[in-house]
Amino acid sequence: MKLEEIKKSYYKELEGVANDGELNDLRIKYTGKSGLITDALKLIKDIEPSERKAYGESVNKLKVEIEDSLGAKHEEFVNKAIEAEVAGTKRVDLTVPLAMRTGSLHPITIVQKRIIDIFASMGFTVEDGNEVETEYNNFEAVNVPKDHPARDMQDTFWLDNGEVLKTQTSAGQNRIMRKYGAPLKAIFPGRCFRNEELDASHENTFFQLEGMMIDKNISISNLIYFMKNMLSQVFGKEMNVRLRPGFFPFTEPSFELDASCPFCGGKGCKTCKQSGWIELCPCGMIHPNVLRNGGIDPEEYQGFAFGLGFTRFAMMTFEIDDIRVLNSGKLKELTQAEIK
Ligand code: FA5
Repeated sequence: MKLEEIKKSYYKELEGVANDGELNDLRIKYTGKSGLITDALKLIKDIEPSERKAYGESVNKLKVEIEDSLGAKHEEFVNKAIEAEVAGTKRVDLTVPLAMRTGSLHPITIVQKRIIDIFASMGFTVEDGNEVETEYNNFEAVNVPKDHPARDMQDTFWLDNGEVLKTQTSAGQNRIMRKYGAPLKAIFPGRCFRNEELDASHENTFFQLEGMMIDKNISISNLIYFMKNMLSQVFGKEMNVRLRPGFFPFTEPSFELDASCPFCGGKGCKTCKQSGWIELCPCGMIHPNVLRNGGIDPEEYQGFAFGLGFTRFAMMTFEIDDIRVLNSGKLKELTQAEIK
């Protein structure tokens, strides 16, 4: 085929090419190893020597022209593909507000912050307790010697060095007395650990909030006053409390303090199991031995102590009926922002 004919047929075929695949076929047909241009170059040996140079130049010129036009066509296809992709893509409106969920405080943290604020406003110092405690602070200092049967109720996790994961916030009592001496008013919330059979109301890891007030002429009426005040502020209404006898080696006398049910006002409901009262926290007058262990003279000072079961208190205020939810990842229950 003459060069002029090759050129003509190339441009005719190029017009009909619809995509990159077809363009590649055209490239192979004309400039490929056995393409028409390559064949035309091979013919050079049959050309008159005087015309060979001009012929060679013409074939190469046409080869470059074809290669350039193939490249231009390829670019055209690429641009068209990009335009089609952009046209088919949904526009992103960067000004639309995103419906992102923000984090929220854990129910225990919410209740803890609220109670801390209330006690702080009544002049109580707020302290942190250790999670790992000495056996002495957890037991002996609060009048629970090694062979005391009360230890059985608070089996815990022992470390190799003989220390324990604290079973009760009462483990902080000795440190607080040693730190501040008498008189003192302090609360110390903290995580406690016990080797428990788990059920809806027992966890191996839970929170308590301990409170102590030591001064001259302190009686159980002071305890009742502060607890009534705290509860009335938490629930935003006047709350009643009552005391039942209890036993703890570190308080004498010891009590269980109940609060009038904040949900039914004492009439009886599901939360208070129809009794009108909710068992809230063990408490009592600090045992003279405990004061003495803390370096305080029991002849001169008296005090009360209480140990609010904080996790159960949070369950009650948020109406969570299984304690295991609180250590779980159940966001529905854990992201409630308001106390009911
Ligand atoms: C004590 O731990 C005493 N230290 C409380 C105290 C302090 C008494 C100061 C007197 C003076 P008790 O073992 O009853 O007491 O626990 C107190 C509260 O912690 C319980 O009423 C309960 O609400 C909570 N509690 C105890 N064990 C668990 C548990 N396994 N899971 C969740 N809450 C628990």
